[in-house]
Amino acid sequence: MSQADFVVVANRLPVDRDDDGGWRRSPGGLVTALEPVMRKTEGAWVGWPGKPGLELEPFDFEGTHLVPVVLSADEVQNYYEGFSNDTIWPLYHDVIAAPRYRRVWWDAYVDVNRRFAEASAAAAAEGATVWVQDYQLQLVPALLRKLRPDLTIGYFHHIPFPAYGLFSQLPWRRQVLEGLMGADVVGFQRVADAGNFARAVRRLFHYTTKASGISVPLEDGGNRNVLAKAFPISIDTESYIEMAQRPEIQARAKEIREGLGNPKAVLLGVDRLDYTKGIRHRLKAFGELLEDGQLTVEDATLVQVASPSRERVEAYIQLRDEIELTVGRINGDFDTMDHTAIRYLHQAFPREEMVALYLAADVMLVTALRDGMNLVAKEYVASRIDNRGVLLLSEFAGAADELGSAIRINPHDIGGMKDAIMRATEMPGSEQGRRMRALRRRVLDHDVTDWSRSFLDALAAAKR
Ligand code: GDG
Repeated sequence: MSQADFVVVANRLPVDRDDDGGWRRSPGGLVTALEPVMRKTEGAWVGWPGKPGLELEPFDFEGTHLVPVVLSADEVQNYYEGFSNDTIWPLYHDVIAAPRYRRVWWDAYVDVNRRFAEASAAAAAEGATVWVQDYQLQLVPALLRKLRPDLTIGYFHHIPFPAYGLFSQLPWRRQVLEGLMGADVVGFQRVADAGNFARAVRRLFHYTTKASGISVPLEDGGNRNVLAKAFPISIDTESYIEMAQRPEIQARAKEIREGLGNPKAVLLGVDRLDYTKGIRHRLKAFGELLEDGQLTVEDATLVQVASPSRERVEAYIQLRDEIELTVGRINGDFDTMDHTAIRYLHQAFPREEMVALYLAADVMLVTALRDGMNLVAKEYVASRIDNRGVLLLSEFAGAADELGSAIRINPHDIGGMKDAIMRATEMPGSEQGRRMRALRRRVLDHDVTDWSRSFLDALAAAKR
């Protein structure tokens, strides 16, 4: 079997299966992020093909060698829906929902991480660079280093890393840290995440940390240096600008506003239907503004895209019920024959339609209670080639560290959020332009290619 000098390891392969059994590149952010890197190297990608029990031989797709890792239906339930999405996800997002600590889930997580490490070890050439992605695979770096000490290993953590007071709940906290410290470079979204990680390492292992370096003792008495640092992820800015310039997408944006009855302001939320995104808080604030009479449905319509997510995990089933009950109540109370309060869409749309929505929206609401980065905020900014529109951005999203010219909100403060929405809907064009230009400068100067380049440069430096 051929071996590659550059290997990406992620929970999912970068492809989706067509109805006719062929493969199509998946639309996800990570795939777009790594596309330029994969194009330049003859790389391999290790991941799950997305269907339980699907056994496949490795195959080539658009110049990348794809190495499928088989997961049984039980493993999908225990490793993915269980430990990844019902233990780590809520714990790392500050226990917004209660994490469940189940030993059978942990056992499956260990088994599956070992299988990913073995597949990666087999796919990597002598001295290769391996880049492991995200919280489903936190044990892979150390497992892989044990199998292949010749490799240079990077890990990027897409979600927050919590404060020690919360992280310490995890019954397997030492094993998880040991897993991550197997990497040469551990990347985080925010400086605060890297700090939380280093603090957990100091508390549980008493290793010394200096600047961003962690000194990990080796069996032979020497030390290995692990770099733990922030590398804020971004988007493929160019492609959003290109879409926003297309006449048919601009026409579609107009059509969307007309379809809503041309309210004075269109407010927009775009999220996976997830309890971390603060959708309920947003609905509460908007509902109260209608109730108080500060807004009417002629003044403002909220478009909420809540794309289906993790539909078999109990917390998500409940959340969906709560949101849909709330939307139904608000619309029932305030809709007229010509206007709706909330246009709620539990659907996924093509990227072009998302850009049309961004162009149609006067106010973008990003109200996450905790979010690693939040790419929607950056996509909105990149799409506003007209330098108009207002971004309301939660301070609990990683994007808040970079996007200082947004209107910052604390989503737990409903009163404050209501004031911010009113301020945004009334903001003069001149102020919108000033803020949006500053936001766009930041996003245009730091796109996703910069992100992957800076991470891989740090990894190359670690190799030397
Ligand atoms: C994780 C971290 C971090 C959403 N609905 C549709 C659609 N989307 C796209 C958005 C955006 C992406 O999905 C969502 O990215 P986010 O960053 O907002 O959030 P997560 O999915 O939670 O991502 C997050 C990210 O990883 C990257 O590191 O920023 O903090 O939680 O691109 O546009 N896209 C389309 N149709 C939809 O209906 N086409």
